[in-house]
Amino acid sequence: MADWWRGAVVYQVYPRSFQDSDGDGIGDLPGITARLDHIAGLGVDAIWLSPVFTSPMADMGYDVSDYCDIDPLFGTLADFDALVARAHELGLKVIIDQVISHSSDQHPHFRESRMDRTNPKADWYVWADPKPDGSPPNNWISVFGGSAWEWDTRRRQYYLHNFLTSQPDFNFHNTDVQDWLLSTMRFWLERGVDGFRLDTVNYYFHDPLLRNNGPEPREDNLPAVNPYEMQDHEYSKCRPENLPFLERMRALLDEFDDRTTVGEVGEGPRRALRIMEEYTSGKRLHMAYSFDMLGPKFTPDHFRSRVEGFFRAAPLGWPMWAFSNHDVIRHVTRWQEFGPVVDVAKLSAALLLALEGSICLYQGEELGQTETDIEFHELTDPPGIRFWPEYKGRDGCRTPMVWDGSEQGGFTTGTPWLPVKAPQRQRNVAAQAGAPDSVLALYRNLLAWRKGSALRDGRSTFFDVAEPVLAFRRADAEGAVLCLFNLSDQAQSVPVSGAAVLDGPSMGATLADGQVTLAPCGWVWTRCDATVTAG
Ligand code: TEU
Repeated sequence: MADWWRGAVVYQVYPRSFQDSDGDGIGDLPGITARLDHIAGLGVDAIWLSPVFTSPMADMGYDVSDYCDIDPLFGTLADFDALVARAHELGLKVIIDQVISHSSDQHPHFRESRMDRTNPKADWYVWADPKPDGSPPNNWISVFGGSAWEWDTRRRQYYLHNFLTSQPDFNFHNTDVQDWLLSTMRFWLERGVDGFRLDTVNYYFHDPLLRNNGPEPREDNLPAVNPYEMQDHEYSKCRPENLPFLERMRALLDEFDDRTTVGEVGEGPRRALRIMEEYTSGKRLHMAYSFDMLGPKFTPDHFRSRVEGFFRAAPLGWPMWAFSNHDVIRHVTRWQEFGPVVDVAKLSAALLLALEGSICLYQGEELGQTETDIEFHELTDPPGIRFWPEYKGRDGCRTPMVWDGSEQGGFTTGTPWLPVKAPQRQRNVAAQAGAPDSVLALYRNLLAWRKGSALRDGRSTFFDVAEPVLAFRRADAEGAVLCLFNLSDQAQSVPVSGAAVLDGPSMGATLADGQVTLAPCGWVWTRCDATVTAG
């Protein structure tokens, strides 16, 4: 199947929180396998599994201590094989998370590397001498706070960690490291996975001269930000040396049929388009996962500028768009000022699934799930614990999937690792499955409708309409779909020419006298050649 990933919809499973099968309060692989019918029933193309590898779980699995085995919390390699086999039976591709920018400090290679300066793995991580006054080699800072350098008392050197101190960065300048990491990816390709989500793909390389990062150029009137955002990370990430490595990785993928990669490009607007273009335009990555729509902005201009901007900058590249994931506040909560939760959930479903590119949904999004309110004593996420209350961490979007209205939502028979609370319990799969006007029913409808339409492959043309309406058309050889969205809590009307009827899914949209009227949060997809006429 050529390029199945282009225009595909991927469903992100956060394994700790999807389904527990053994009562320990933590989700696992047999649990996911048992629930694959739910995912297949939505009509998505693939799942992305957040990490399930052996890990001390300091960053919930994004700290790997064995790249070729499954953590016992989640199951075994046999459980993994069973999951992949069942997914394939159901027509779902399986994408796994590769966290190769850094390992856990418990990985045998790091334990060896830190022993002394001459061992065989001495140069596998990024080690540097202190400055004469004993301070770190440069000003680089960690995403999770403080210096990106940690002093190691045995080697009497600093090592680099872009995230937690227990997540030391690999030294990608060493080709032995590259070879070995690629061999771990080959292990999974041979096991039958369909692709990789590449964690922090823009952090793989660092400047070998260890030059200081400069200040982030900022617009004058922006409020004070945290130290990480005040620095431009020109020397600690997004290095040009990454491009030849990504070509090596692509060559590996191309040895197998129909495999894909999606690189997590954690960049702000200033650099994101350039990096996404570089990573996806040649024989490098297949897709770049964008951070553009994971923030507070919910304006027509924002969505238009991201999509148009991407295809202008990267006519040969390919983006993946998402509104929610396991690192950010769930979008219906983030955008709650724009309307009632259910309306915002439905509007954003229709908007996301109409965008040109591939799409990533995060578990629970199909229920219109909201962010869980987490109290300090319930926190597990290290940056949340460190920065509370200014930053409350990522536990609120990681609470268990809610399958039914029972106390633990059908997630576990034990005590869940993060709480299942009343507002989330109310948005459960069982309740929505039988309700024709539920958010879940809408996702199923939209995903089915999208498949047979130009929304999967069609190119976009945006119309110049006044905010707060977003209007565009997607067209391919088979036909065209007009998409209109009212991103506000006030009714709007849009002059449309050439539309006789509205013949697709919609909410609060009516056509009369050449005008489409959209209720607050209203939207419509309609298969026709109509165009929006007003400027
Ligand atoms: O995230 C990378 C990343 O940039 C995020 O850390 C983000 O900036 C942060 O979560 C604030 O929202 C990836 C994973 O998705 C994340 O879960 C891991 O903690 C991180 O890498 C380190 O592996």
